[in-house]
Amino acid sequence: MRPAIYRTYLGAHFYVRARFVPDVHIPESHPRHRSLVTRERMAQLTEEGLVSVTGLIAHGRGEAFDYLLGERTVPEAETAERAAAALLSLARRPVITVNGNAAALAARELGELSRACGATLEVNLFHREDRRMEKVCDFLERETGEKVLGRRQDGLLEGISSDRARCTKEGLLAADVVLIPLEDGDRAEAMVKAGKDVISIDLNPLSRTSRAATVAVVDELTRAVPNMTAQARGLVQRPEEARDILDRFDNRRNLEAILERICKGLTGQASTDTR
Ligand code: PTJ
Repeated sequence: MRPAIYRTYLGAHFYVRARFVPDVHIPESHPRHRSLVTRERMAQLTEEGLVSVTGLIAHGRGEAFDYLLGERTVPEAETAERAAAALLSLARRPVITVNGNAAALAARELGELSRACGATLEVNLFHREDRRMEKVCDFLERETGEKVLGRRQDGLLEGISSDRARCTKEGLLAADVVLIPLEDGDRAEAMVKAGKDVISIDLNPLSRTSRAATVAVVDELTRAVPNMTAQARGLVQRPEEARDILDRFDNRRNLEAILERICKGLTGQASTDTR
């Protein structure tokens, strides 16, 4: 069994070389290097039980939307990231919920964000099993150096009949602002119904999660989180500015602008392709 190789590329952290996936050489010069290296890492962490098998499908869906957005942080995403940082910096009890995909992709970055805005990290899994819960909590604690909630789930989020309702009283249930990277629509809607301000990170601008969120960040997780951290570090010192940013932010309008950007991009691309 070969050990995981840990690398840093373009300021983000990656684990490469899946244990049971044949070795592949991904040249640095490959135009899709970053994406291919990330896939290797996701494959490895699926073998290790951290990422669920359907997590790989969710990852592929994210890649497709990212492709449509040009694999970059679009200006509307920057606006949402600033609004998200403002919301987190003003929060009394911010919580960041983390699932298998989010832990695999951006554990350290989420740890940095939690420190920047004083947020608690809580693991909430869609495919919940005690062993997997333990694994994701251990991984997140090792990578962030922070205490993580979730091993003992003593609370229930109202409006969800399945296991996904499980959470902690001290974390999610008591939170006023919740950051939900790569979350499904049911839980996002239930959190809004419970009176929480919800920040989503989801590359799909059409998802129920993005639509339900107070602030929907339509950007790739590993790009979005460091941007939000940098903004939050400044805004915690400037609450007036943070309130002003939130007053001017309109989630629906921002999502419409992103959809328009995708459509225009596709039309432009289509006309080039028919040359
Ligand atoms: O670890 P678990 O058991 O809690 O399961 C986690 C997944 C992600 C499998 C589960 O929450 C799930 O099924 O999520 P959905 O409903 O597929 O939603 C995931 C959303 O995240 C989709 O809209 C994707 O487009 C989006 N997404 C995937 N990868 C990224 C992403 N958004 C931002 N950055 C990404 N890297």
